[in-house]
Amino acid sequence: VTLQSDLRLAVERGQLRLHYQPKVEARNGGFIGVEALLRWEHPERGMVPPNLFIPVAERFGLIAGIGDWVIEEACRQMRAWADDGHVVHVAVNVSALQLRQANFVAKTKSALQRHAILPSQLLCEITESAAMEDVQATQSTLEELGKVGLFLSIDDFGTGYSSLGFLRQLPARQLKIDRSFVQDVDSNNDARSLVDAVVRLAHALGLCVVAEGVETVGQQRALVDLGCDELQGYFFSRPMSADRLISWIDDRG
Ligand code: G
Ligand code: G
Ligand code: NA
Ligand code: MN
Repeated sequence: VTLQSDLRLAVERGQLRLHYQPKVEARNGGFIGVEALLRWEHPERGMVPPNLFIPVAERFGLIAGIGDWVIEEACRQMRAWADDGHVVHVAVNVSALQLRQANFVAKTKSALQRHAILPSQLLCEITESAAMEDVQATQSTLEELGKVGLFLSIDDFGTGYSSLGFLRQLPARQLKIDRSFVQDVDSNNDARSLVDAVVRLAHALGLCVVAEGVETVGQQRALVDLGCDELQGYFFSRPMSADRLISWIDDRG
């Protein structure tokens, strides 16, 4: 049995899960929200990492269905948390192929409305390279997103080749510095200079800067010094289940 044929059934068999990784305020460590990360718990294969199955889903036309599930599940979970007294902002990863669907914004809006969630509570993360590649195809979708009040986060920034003009056009609110730069930020001058430049650029464009993949206190300190707004990484927490997230928030007071 191929991964592809198993993946077709994963949604209907309820094998997909979302895990959530916190983002915190750089200056004081305050909880801001989470990134939803897809997990596939296969009965025989075990936990299949998204790096492995997302490309398969994209190649075989399964990403729209999976992406719909992710947005639906994120909205359902936000509603469940809200009913429990926790308003949690969630960022979902959106594939360029998903954005290319003509009805992406309408479907997302509908999911938000059904669960009574404000558009501003959901953020769409799209990789820099995917956004660049598809800028023509997704232009109207991106404009529509902004009108509905949904914002974009440019993921893995520094690994693609965005022009300044392009960045300015996007209805983006946030830029995530790729973890390859974060890894060396306290040990390598070039990495540090690059993060410094990206933070200045982003702030000049009115974007909030998130550093992802923060693993050590040294990295944390360097990123705070450089003016990053938000931090995410194993140093704070690994991605975790919805229930564990609430204990994590409560434990921090
Ligand atoms: O934890 P991590 O292994 O979760 O994620 C690996 C990669 O998979 C990351 O690049 C991440 O952006 C991507 N990914 C995780 N969840 C999703 C999702 O729901 N949709 C898409 N398109 N990509 C995802
Ligand atoms: O491409 P994207 O930025 O969505 O990828 C998120 C990926 O990074 C996920 O696989 C997530 O599990 C992983 N991740 C989150 N925090 C850390 C970290 O501190 N270190 C490393 N190495 N990976 C991380
Ligand atoms: Na992401
Ligand atoms: Mn990223």
